[in-house]
Amino acid sequence: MSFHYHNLRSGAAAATSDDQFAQAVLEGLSRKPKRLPSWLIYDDRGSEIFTEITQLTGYHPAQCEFEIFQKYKQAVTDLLAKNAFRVIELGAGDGKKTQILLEHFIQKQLTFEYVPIDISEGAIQNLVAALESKFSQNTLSVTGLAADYFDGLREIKRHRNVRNMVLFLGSTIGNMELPAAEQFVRTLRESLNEGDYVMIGFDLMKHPKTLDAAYNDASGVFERFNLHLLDVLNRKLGANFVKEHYVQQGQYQPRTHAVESYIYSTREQVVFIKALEREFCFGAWEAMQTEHSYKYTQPEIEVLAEKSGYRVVTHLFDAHHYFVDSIWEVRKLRNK
Ligand code: AVI
Repeated sequence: MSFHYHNLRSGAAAATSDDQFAQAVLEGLSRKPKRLPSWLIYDDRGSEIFTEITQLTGYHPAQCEFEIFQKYKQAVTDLLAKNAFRVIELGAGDGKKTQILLEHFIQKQLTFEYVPIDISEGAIQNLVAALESKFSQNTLSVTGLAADYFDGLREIKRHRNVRNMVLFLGSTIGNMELPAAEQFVRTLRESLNEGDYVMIGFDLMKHPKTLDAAYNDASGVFERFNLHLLDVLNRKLGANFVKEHYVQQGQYQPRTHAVESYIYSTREQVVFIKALEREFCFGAWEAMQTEHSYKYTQPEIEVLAEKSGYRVVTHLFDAHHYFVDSIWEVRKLRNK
């Protein structure tokens, strides 16, 4: 039993990620129409607000995934139990869903390692501390990494002795455009060994009214989450956004097969961003896109797996077929 935590985002890595952040903001605010990528929202506070979202009863992606984990924890155990294994989670957040699996593995007296990776240092620190207080008497080792996903995976690749199962849950893959999602699963494949597994959570296409309701909660948490982006820009780049002068709305967009979230400027205004030494003008009711949440069909998921070097092992659905956790096995590369 051991519980460790490492920060791979300090020093030069932190400087590079600050540069990437500033560059992404400059590009996004210079586009017409303006559009910022959603990963900018996830500082420690952004991750906390997202955790609140996952607790909303109307946000089906999180609720469905809890249901799936409860229903299929034995099936996942059967898949892994034969050999020593390691569970790596990309974007672990508060790790609540995964704990359903971890507890079950422990109950079955399996010995394994859990490696949660998250970009938010606060989230990883809290998670490792929570796991230590809950499971310190058990057969579990935890190595938390505050890192970008692929930096974390590079670190892990050095230890090749066990079968890996990589979890990429919560439909985070839906926040990537399709070509980026394809690139992501290919790069992930290169970080793994033949026979390793990945489990990816996909939110499935469904009635657009269900989607619009899921992304526009009455309590305003989604709005708070999206507008938090402006706080992040003020803090990290010395911008002077006045949050009260913006509102947010999410809606399903049939052209892109995604729920898109927009921040609207309620008036004409100019924002100065010190770190970029630039002013940016917003017209009255100008919309800036802040999120893209692609909704998959099952055939699209299967094509994505097959063309990226995986074999689909199984699809785990919730009762409504709103969501799927799809388990894939890394295939041998043909030219090896
Ligand atoms: C993190 N990601 C999968 C969420 C989603 O559903 O696209 C982010 C989110 N934004 C608003 N609600 C949830």
